Amino acid sequence: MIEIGIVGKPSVGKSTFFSASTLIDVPIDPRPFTTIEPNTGIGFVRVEDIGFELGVRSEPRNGFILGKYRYVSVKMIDVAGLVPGAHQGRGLGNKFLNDLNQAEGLIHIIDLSGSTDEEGRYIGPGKRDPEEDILFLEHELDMWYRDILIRNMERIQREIRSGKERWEALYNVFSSLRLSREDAEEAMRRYDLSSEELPRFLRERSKRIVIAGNKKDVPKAMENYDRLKKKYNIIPVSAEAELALKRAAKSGLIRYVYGESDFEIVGNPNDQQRAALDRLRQTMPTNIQQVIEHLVFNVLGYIAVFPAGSKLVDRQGRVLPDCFLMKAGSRLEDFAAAIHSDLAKYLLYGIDVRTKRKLGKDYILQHRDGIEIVSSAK
Ligand SMILES: Nc1nc2c(ncn2[C@@H]2O[C@H](COP(=O)(O)OP(=O)(O)O)[C@@H](O)[C@H]2O)c(=O)[nH]1
Ligand SMILES: [Mg+2]
Repeated sequence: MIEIGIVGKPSVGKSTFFSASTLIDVPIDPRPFTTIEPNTGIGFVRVEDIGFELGVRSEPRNGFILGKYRYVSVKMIDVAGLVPGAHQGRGLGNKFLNDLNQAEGLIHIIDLSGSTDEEGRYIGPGKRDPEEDILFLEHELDMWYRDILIRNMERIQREIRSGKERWEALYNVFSSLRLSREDAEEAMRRYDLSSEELPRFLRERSKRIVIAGNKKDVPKAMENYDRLKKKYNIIPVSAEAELALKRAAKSGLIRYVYGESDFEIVGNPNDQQRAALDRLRQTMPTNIQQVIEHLVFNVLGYIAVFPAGSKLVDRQGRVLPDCFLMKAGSRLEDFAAAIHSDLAKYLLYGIDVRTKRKLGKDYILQHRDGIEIVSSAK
């Protein structure tokens, strides 16, 4: 499963974002360092389900259907707040950074309202430039990579002396941080091992970042957004509003299709609840879904593909139970392998469930394909 790290300084709303995206309650507190052990949970990306157009009602094995969407699982990690000097161990920084090893992409939460200082202490809206949040965190991540490179330099040099390619020696150290072979090769084509620019390159390639400007419900936040959006790709979000909407939905007060711009009142809110719901509506869409989806689909380059057995059911009779996230550019063969290694081994061809067209092993998968795999495996 794709792993996504939620990072940022303390008190920007990481745990709120995590709860809102995973529906798990974790301690949310205005004090710094509320979170020490990383919380892990399942978040989701939306894909328009193909069951509707095929005239069937899908029965997801993982995730769920809401509105016209299938919500497909991704793993979310809520990492403790990072403070300046984290890479040197400040505020348990090293431990927290190591929690990110396996993350493929990061959602960097900043306090767009500028209400908190560098350590997460409340100072009031507009008192800090959120750009500083961005710069400091990226710097800490770069320094973390730099330290790992320096610590392993002897090992890398030794491997090169014993005949390994430079990229391979580098890859052996950074693959545990999810650096790909291709990126290790490119790094060594572009930089010397001693280059000051190498750590940043490695970090950018192995930890793609989307910036979520949280607390967009605070008036000052949108002012900051208008200024910063020219320079950074920021998505303004309100984690707190999303959490409130999901709780209202859970209690039966509203029907809310997660990620949409509106909800429907289905329960009997009292006057106070009604006023609160009206306020929430002003903050919609909360953009929590949008941030996760932007990272997974646009930045990390995944597409969603539905395996479909004959008559769209699996052996247990479940309708379209699965939806796989695959890297764009993957072929039918890769898809078969993602389902089961035997399927790839005995793969004959695929069938597009919409057109009934036969697809060869080299067929390049498209987003929202539904494909029946035909193999000679038993
Ligand atoms: N105004 C506003 N406050 C928020 C939002 N999200 C979180 N907060 C508040 O920010 C504070 C810190 O939240 P928390 O999730 O514990 O932050 P963390 O330290 O980054 O994990 C809490 O008081 C939250 O209620 C939001 O969208 N809007
Ligand atoms: Mg927290």
